[in-house]
Parts: sequence; C-alpha cells; structure tokens
Amino acid sequence: MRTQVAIIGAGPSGLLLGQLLYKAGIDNIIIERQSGEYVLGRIRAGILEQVTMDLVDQAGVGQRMHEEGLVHEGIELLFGGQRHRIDLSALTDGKKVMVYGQTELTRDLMQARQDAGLTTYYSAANVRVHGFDGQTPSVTFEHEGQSHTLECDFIAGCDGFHGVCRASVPQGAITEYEKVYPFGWLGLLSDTPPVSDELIYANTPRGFALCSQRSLTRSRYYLQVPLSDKVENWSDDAFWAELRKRLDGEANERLVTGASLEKSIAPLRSFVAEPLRFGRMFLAGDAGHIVPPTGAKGLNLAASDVAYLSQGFIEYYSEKSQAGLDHYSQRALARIWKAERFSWWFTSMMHHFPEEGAFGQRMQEAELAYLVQSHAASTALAENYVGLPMQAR
Ligand code: FAS
Ligand code: PHB
Repeated sequence: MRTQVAIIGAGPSGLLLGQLLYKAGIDNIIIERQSGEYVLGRIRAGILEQVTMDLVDQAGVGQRMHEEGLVHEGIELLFGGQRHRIDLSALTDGKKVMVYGQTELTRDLMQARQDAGLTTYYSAANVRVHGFDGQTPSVTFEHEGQSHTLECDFIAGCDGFHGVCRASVPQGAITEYEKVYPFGWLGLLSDTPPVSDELIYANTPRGFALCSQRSLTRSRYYLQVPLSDKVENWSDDAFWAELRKRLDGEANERLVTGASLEKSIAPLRSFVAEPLRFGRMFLAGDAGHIVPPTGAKGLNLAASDVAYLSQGFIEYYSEKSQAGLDHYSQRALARIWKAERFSWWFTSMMHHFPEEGAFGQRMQEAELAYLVQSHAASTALAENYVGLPMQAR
C-alpha cells in the first residue's frame, strides 16, 4: 500500500490537512486509532479565528460554518463584580471571530472526506512510524485484524499530545518546553440559551469562569477547579450553583440552567516541541504544542500549522521546491510561540492563584484595571484574540 502523505490522526489537524492536500491533487491516507464516533464525541474548542475560517473555506467545507456559526465582534471581562466589553472589531480594523464548535468542524471535514471517497482507517491499532529519518518512510498498523504497511513520501504527525509521532523522535533530536498549571477547567455543555450575547471571561476570588456558546440554543460553560478535583464530584446542580457564585447580577438573572449533555475536566498546560520537522516527518497541531484554552488558540494554531504544512507539500509536489517544507518548522513556531505567550498571559491574568498571595491578586486587579482603561492594552488583547497575521511582520 502506498500514498504520498501518510497522516496520523483524524482530529481537526489531520482532517483539514487531508482535505487541503486532496484539493491540491496530493494523495493522502489518514490513520486514526479511535472510531469516528469517538472522535466526534470529544467536546473541545468553540472559537475560530479568521485565519481558520479562511482555511476552512479554502478546503471547501465552510458552508455550514457560515450558515450556523455565530460571528462575534467582542468579548466581556468580568472582575470586581463589573463587566467590561472589549470591542474586538473596533480595535482590529473590523476583524471578528466565529463561534462554531470543533465537533461541528470535525463533522464537516469527515463528511467531505467520505464524499470524496478518501481513505481513512479508523480504529487502527499499534500504529508505528518508521524510516522518517531516511528516504523511504512507512507506517505500520493493524486494522480489523489485518496488519498493514503504508509506504509514503512523508508522514504528517497530526496525532495530538499523546500521539505516537512525537514519541517516536529520538530524545536527542527534540527539545520540549512545558508549564503545567495548578488547576483544570470543568466544562459543561447544555441545551440552554447562552447567558449573554458574547463570551464572558470572569476573574473572581472563587476562581475563573467562562460563559461560552455553541449556538443560540446550546451553551458551554467552564469553571476553574483544583487539579485534584474529579468530575464525579460535580452534579449539574452543584455546577450551576458554583457558576452563579462567579457571575454578576445581570448574568445570574439571565442564566438558564439545564441538564448537562457533557461534563469533563481538562488539565491546563503550555507545551512546545522544537523543531516540528524530523526528516520526512512533520508535527502539526497538538502533536507539537498545547496551549491553555483561555485564549481559544489550540484549534486555531492547529489550523495555521496545517496552512503552512499544506503549502509546503503543494510547493514540493507542484514546483519540486523544498523551500516550504524546509521553512515549515521555523514559520509555524514563530506563530506558535506568540500564541503560547498570549494564552499564558490571559491564563495568568484571569485565574485564581492562591499561591501568589495578596500581592499577586493585586497585580491581577491592577492589570485588569489598566487593560480596560488603556486603548493600547485593549488593542493588544484584541489583536491576539482575533488571531495574529500568518505572515510575521
Ligand atoms: P487532536 O488531539 O484533536 O487529534 C489527534 C487525533 O490523533 C485524535 O483523534 C487521536 O485519537 C489520534 N491519535 C492519537 N494517537 C494516535 C495514534 N498513535 N495513532 C493514530 N491516531 C492517534 N482548544 C480551544 O481552542 N478551546 C478549547 O476550549 C479547548 N478545549 C480542549 C479540551 C481538551 C480536553 C483538550 C484535550 C483540548 C482542548 N482544546 C481546546 C484544544 C483542542 O481543541 C486542540 O487544539 C485540537 O483538538 C487540536 O487538534 P489536533 O491537532 O487534530 O489534535
Ligand atoms: C469554548 O467555547 O469551548 C471556548 C471558548 C473560548 C475559550 C475557550 C473555550 O477561550
């Protein structure tokens, strides 16, 4: 069995890369260890940057996103019991973000791949990557009791933080940078109308809270919880009662509670692997980096990696140029590190860090007060939130 690009992982990175390569006439096969239903069952990101929206359109799967997605021009910061709107569009010459769940984007990409008759091996076992430091890389795996070897020109490691690709790189060839935060996000999805028109990011003495949404009838909420906390400790009623304690009066009046469709705790970490290229294997998306979800950058960084990497493959196959592939790691990392900084900064400003003491709390309060009073500071938040340009200035 042979293909031009073997893609490991059918999350947003792998599926988006597969679709862009297909549109460019580049043969690719995706190997995914979970079932398609399992992949769709993960509830994750909700905010798309313009860069991601453009890429989804370029991949030819943007129709439902434009029909059902919600365009947002601002966010609200809640602290000291007061809400302050950050007018993202006014501060960034009209840029906007789209509320459209990662699950829906994944569904659109899966459907497009199926409609195009492209090969995806779901529920693949014992996936292993070989020979990527030479000229003849390959991937071995088991599927429905059969063992397979896939010969390829290149391997795209789109297999997430716990994947096999980064783990297959010799220790001496990779440098990892990591920060683990002393708390997690307890998320709840419910078929209830959103508490507000725009997202509310709350910094409260009880901890961070985020009011997000998936549509006008489906909401997504998050609460900062200790790392030691377990989702079993949280009944729906307990979740709603704690959320109420972290919201202002108006939001409390508007909050509609209901049964959880999904509830889970996600750990928060910042992580970057350098470089992102190892011979004929490239890492993209969560396989190469992780951000705390505060800045809504995880999915969007995966998209920009895929934009750079797909362009590199297209130049290689259509112009016989290695330039795009040779510069992929450096170009992607330049944008990744800026998003890592923003995500770390926003997380540090919005969450409760008891270990930082009273002085640390005062620093957060001063930073928030300065942020909402300073056009320059609000602009800095806004231009990072809507997404920095793909081409570094
Ligand atoms: P993914 O992890 O989505 O996909 C990798 C795929 O590879 C998976 O389907 C996996 O099953 C597969 N795989 C793994 N090992 C394999 C192997 N050995 N062989 C074959 N396949 C293998 N981002 C935000 O912007 N906002 C959020 O609120 C947010 N919440 C998140 C909550 C959680 C719990 C997690 C883990 C992430 C969250 N993220 C969020 C980030 C998330 O959206 C990622 O950025 C996004 O899924 C990245 O997509 P991929 O790079 O495709 O990685
Ligand atoms: C979400 O809706 O899942 C979401 C939105 C904004 C964030 C993080 C998560 O910053």
